Amino acid sequence: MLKTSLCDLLHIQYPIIQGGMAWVATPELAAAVSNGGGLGLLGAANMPPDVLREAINKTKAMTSRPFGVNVMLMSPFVKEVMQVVIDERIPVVTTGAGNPGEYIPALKAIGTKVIPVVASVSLAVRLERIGVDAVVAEGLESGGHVGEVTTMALVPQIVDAVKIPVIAAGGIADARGVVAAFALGAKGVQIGTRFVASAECIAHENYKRAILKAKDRSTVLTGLSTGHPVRVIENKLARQFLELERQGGSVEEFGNLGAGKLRAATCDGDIDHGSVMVGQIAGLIQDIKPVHQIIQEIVHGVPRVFESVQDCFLNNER
Ligand code: TUI
Repeated sequence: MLKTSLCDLLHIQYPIIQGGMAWVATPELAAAVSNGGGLGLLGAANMPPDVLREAINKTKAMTSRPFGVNVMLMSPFVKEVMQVVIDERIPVVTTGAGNPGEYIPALKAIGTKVIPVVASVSLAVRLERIGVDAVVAEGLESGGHVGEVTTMALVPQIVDAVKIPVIAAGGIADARGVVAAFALGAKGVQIGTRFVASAECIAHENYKRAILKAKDRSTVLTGLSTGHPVRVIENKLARQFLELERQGGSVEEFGNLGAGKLRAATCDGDIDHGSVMVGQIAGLIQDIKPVHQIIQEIVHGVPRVFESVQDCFLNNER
């Protein structure tokens, strides 16, 4: 049985959390992950508050299990979105792309579990001090907006620096990744790209196919020079972005180039000119399958992977 302290904290069966991906983490995906025994998340991204409220109601109709909301702190609607989360009594909130400090007291006051996504030890330590319940340690293998440290290096350093549970993210798509995360001291995993390549995810078929087609070196990091690193599949848009960086483009030029491009990829299937945010583990993903199957393969795979790890020691003794 795959169970850790995180399961009791979040009232879930398995310590598997879905990434709160913009345009992709919709009611269909969140409900499927929660129904499968993990924690589904709605990605609030840049949603206006009324759109999020509607998505929450839709999700409530599709699952009776707990689900959460990921709040993207760079959203122009962040304050209103936090209010919706509070009004709707969402039990778990993850945050990304910033420091959620100012929102923590209000969320804690209603008993919502607050789990920021962090990319550094220093932010994890600061947030533990102000009372967050757990952190997601997200390595640069992840898709989308990322930090600068790999999952392998980040997770054990955060585990050593805090007492709250650490959830590993970035580069995890199967039971091997989950066992590796546990070996580093994590009490759970956050999985993004693998869940995009699922039957329930409503992302455009082209976007899903791009994941199946991807190899280990298919993604690039754009925005390193502007301080907003974003991992995407290398395509025409990514190359234009990197060229603009070489030329030292203005904030306005980057804004114009990026506007609406994630939606173009995820909803319209524009794989050449859209922003195709996927993690480096995309190269491992070969098929689209139901969320339930993805979760069960991990759950049943973990003991087998543990056995194969133990075999290394047994063989040495012989
Ligand atoms: O948030 C994410 N991933 C995202 S958000 C997103 S929407 C977007 N679209 C276009 C451009 C930019 C964003 C797409 N993918 N992951 C969680 C995450 N948070 N990763 C890294 C961080 C992070 C980084 C720096 C969290 C805090 C931080 O510093 C805050 C501080 O004050 O130290």
